[in-house]
Amino acid sequence: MDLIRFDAVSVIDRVAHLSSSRFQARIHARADGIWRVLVWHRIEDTDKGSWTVSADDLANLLLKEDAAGWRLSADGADDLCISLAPFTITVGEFASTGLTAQRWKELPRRKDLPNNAPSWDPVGETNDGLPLGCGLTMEIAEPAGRSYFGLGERTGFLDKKGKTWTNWNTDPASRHSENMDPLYQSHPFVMALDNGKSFGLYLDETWRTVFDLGSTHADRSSFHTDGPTFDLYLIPGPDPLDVLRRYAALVGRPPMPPLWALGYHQCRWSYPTDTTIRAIAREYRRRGIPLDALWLDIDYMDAYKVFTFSPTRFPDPEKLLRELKEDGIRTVAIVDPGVKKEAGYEVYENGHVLDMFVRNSRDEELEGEVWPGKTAFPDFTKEKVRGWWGGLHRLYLDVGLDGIWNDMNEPAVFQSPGHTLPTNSRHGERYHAEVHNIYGYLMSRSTFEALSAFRLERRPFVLTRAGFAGIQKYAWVWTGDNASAWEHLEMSIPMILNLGISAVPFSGADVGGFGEHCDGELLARWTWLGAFYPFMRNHAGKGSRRQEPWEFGSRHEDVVRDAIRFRYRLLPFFYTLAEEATRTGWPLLRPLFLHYPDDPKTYTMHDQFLLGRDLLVAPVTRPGQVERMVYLPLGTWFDFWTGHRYDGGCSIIAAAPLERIPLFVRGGACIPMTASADHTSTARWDPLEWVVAPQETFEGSVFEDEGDGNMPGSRRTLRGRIEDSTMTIETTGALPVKVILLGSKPPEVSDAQISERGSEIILTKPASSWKA
Ligand code: MIG
Repeated sequence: MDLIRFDAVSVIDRVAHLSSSRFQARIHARADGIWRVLVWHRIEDTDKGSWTVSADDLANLLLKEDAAGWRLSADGADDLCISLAPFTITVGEFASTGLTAQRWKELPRRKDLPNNAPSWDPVGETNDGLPLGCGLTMEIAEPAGRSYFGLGERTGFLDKKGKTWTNWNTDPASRHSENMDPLYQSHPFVMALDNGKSFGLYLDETWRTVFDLGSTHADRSSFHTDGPTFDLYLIPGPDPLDVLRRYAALVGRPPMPPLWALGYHQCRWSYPTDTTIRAIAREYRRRGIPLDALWLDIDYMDAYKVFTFSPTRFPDPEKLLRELKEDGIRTVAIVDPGVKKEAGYEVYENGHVLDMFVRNSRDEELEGEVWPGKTAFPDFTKEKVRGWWGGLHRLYLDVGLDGIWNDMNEPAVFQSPGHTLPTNSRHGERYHAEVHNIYGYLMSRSTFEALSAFRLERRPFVLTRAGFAGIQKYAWVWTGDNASAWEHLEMSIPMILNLGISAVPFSGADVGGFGEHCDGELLARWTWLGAFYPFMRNHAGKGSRRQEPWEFGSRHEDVVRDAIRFRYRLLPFFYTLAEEATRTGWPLLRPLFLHYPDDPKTYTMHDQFLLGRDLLVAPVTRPGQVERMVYLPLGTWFDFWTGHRYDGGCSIIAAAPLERIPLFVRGGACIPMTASADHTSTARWDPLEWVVAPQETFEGSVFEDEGDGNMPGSRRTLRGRIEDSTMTIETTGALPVKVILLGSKPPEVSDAQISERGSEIILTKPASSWKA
């Protein structure tokens, strides 16, 4: 154990250089106000690089020495204070108390190594070769009131303080339970929040990293990497929305998804034949349940060989997909990374000859075992491999597939220690230990880039299980193998919320649960909750009972149909939020604290959430409940269903019959909605209907375009005010539009329809005023 000390600091060319005989550090401020602190063992080799971060201009630095030590100032950033020995840094609320190097030893430089030798020699290995107890650890002081959010996809509730979290992509091999850590994704990012003030911290290391958040010691936290460098970004707030916007700009924002991806999806492991797929499609249309996509799980393939279709079970995929499309149903197929090692199988033979696969510690092609039996694993760290793999997707596009589902890309490997590749397997000159966490990310990158290149006129759609910080640039995320249990319904909420806080706006959990057996009540409640997931897909695993909407009798079928139809009615609002996410990185589903950071009561609230800023959703998470407590933050709120108006800042008891989910609209909001349909078409909303929560002023907007492709979109707005008992409403864009004024006294207008919720008026002019 070595507490790192530096002898000297100087600024050269907008970068502070710190040095000692064994360690180096570089510190700079980006134009966006983010500080980067990079520390490493070696004397040379400063080009650590990054798999995730996008470049920004560097700010001018000013270095001063005062009584407290050294101080770096940069335009647009908080000052960063440094003490050299021991090395500590302080920025705003962030105060490190030391950085230690464990079992540090002098390492050969990469360029001096023989071909294929690893750049980092793990000292001390576990059975499977995982470096043990090496690396660098930074400790920080931990004030009692601070909460932590983020870390991507995690079990447990909302606030991540008080536990130790590991970043090491893991397929738990059976369904995950409430205390399982880590899971499929690694997001070495946290957002700290204390009394309304927030900052973010991103450790840009793909090695195994461990975040101890006030767990071992209540008054300090630590951030550890197994690797030889420590690459930290400090992201200023103070508003949580600012932290998130800056972090998303750092690791990347999502592209605009195709509209159909926001529709409802049905999947099962597996629909074994094209006949089953056709039957499911028919059933959806016959019963009037909206559906945008059917999914093909691993059994569509011939002997689990990727880029093939079973000649007996899916003899004519092109015809099948064409027929589905005529019914407005898209198709997504699963692609696992493992390539069956089989003579005569072209994908394997080409990959083998072209040296596309991961190698073992003896520098031979690595052999693992997954669904197809003996498999080789593409080495996605290489550009030529990403290009080759991407190219293989032409086949799928040619038969008419609409999206790709990447699974098992942690990667998961059967009968192997740690259920993955040995950490001393080789990716060129790197150990698997260094790139394990980025494997799924790079696989999805390869897929995304292929879909973008081959189908210029369409937006790519990729769903992935494994991922790393920044995965949102390439793929949507689902939370893997949950179970048909109320606990899993409940846990999906903080999971998706923390993914959102980690700049992954598009995610969802398997609606109805993957493992075990669903029942009608659970499916009904889960479909209503799923109607608010950014990604809404019913999926169930092998051996579990069927869980399509009609499996549990007509009462539950009706509730499920209503929930899915409600989702379709809300698509204008979802789509508008999706477009916002491409510019801000803000998630669709938001924890309350994101908009109410000054209200500490919201910091642990995981069983109710916001959709955007304007809708508050309070799902039922237990069987038999027909009412529940709902916390309404400060402000005015309207019950979406009854129009009842509430003053917030308190909890209420809301009615929660099985037929609908408790839902509230923020005073001042205008929610764009449309009619339900069997499937999506364009995002030119016709009919358009505004649900308005009136107060002195109210305003909303809706984003419109073709729903796919690259043509620029446009925006319609609705704006209104109430002054001296006169209500004025103005709108842009096509007329007429319908406006539903929740809970308000009806304006004196002849065609106003009065219902229990409020009054409905049809706007036929761009601006109208009435006596309210
Ligand atoms: O070993 O493809 O999480 O959604 O249905 C199981 C079969 C592999 C795991 C995924 C699940 C999928 C299943 N897969």
